[in-house]
Amino acid sequence: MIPTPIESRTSPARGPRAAARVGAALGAAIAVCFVTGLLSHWIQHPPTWFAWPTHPVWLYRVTQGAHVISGTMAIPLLIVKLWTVYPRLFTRPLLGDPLRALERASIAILVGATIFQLTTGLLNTAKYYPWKFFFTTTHYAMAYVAIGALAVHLAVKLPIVRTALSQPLNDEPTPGVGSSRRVVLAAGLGAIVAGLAVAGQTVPFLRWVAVLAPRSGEGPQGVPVNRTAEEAGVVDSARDEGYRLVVGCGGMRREFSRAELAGLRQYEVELPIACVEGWSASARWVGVRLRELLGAVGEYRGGDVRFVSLERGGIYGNSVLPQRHVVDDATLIALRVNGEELDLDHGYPCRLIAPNRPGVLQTKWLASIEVMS
Ligand SMILES: Nc1nc2c(c(=O)[nH]1)N[C@H]1C(S)=C(S)[C@@H](COP(=O)(O)O)O[C@H]1N2
Ligand SMILES: [Mo]
Repeated sequence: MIPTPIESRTSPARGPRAAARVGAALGAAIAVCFVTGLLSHWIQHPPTWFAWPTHPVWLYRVTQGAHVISGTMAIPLLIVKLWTVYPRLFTRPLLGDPLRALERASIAILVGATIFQLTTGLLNTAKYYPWKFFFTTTHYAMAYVAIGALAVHLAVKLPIVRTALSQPLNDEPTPGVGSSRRVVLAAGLGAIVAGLAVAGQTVPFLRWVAVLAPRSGEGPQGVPVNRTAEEAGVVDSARDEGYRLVVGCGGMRREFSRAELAGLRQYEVELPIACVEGWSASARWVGVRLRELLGAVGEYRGGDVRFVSLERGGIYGNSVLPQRHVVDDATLIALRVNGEELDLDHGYPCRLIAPNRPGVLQTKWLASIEVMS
């Protein structure tokens, strides 16, 4: 039997017209994902030149929601895109002259890095970590690999892409494959369905279709819980009668019982918890204004503030709040949420809630607050 040449298996559906359109959508999704991911990284590990504002308070909710939604939408787009081009991935010679070898190497890196980013990201939103490496650093480093390979790929393919985009889609159904218009429609539909499946965890009116959103509104007091008091091992220390919040400011140090905190002037703010995993929920928080609490201890002369949780060990037990957020009126040490005493799982006896911050930095079960010198 004579083997069929690979080209004969490529149909109009697998041609550059569909591939270029699906690729353009995939590129756009990856670009949104990359930029919003960088922002999230810089907020959590701020370089000296980076300043993230306190307002609008919902900005991180939007950027991180967009990160997870665009990443999820990219998955069906990538699958269809690979389907449109895969016979070409195996054309001979596999490597060929140096230029061709370079181009193919960049495609291998691009495909590998993109699959890696989308799978680790998706599993992370599901809070499933079947790997040994630390998610954030690897996901961050790999983003540069993917975006670099994408830039090379685009530069190489630009002439083909431009021609392909200027040509109409093929309506002729090819036996066994279909028309290129259908391919593009299927990719678009897949992306929309995938996007809708997660969007509900951050867009309230889409909640009912959010089949892929693991935490979209359930949880005590109408707010999802990332890690419970039991998982954090703080049930006893949080309920302890002798609980005191230690606050250090201006060279002074003072301890507050929960009753003393409740005796200070209380403020109410409406602020979202916006988890890096993409879910978010707005709530009404009541508590002490951080600036006033610091003022009750000593003179605040500026500087970032460190928050330490009763939770020992683990990487979520402390956070640093930049000065810009320290002096913001909306930054509270919350004692209540949505009209009730803070649930143990939401950080009782008290927790930090600051505007426009990733959820991971809204430290729960506070043990101490200290102005860093
Ligand atoms: N001490 C402590 N604080 C924490 C966490 C934690 O694991 N330990 N999780 C953080 C994360 S990742 C999020 S999204 C928010 C969630 O707050 P909630 O559980 O009250 O909704 O709490 C943050 N504060
Ligand atoms: Mo989170």
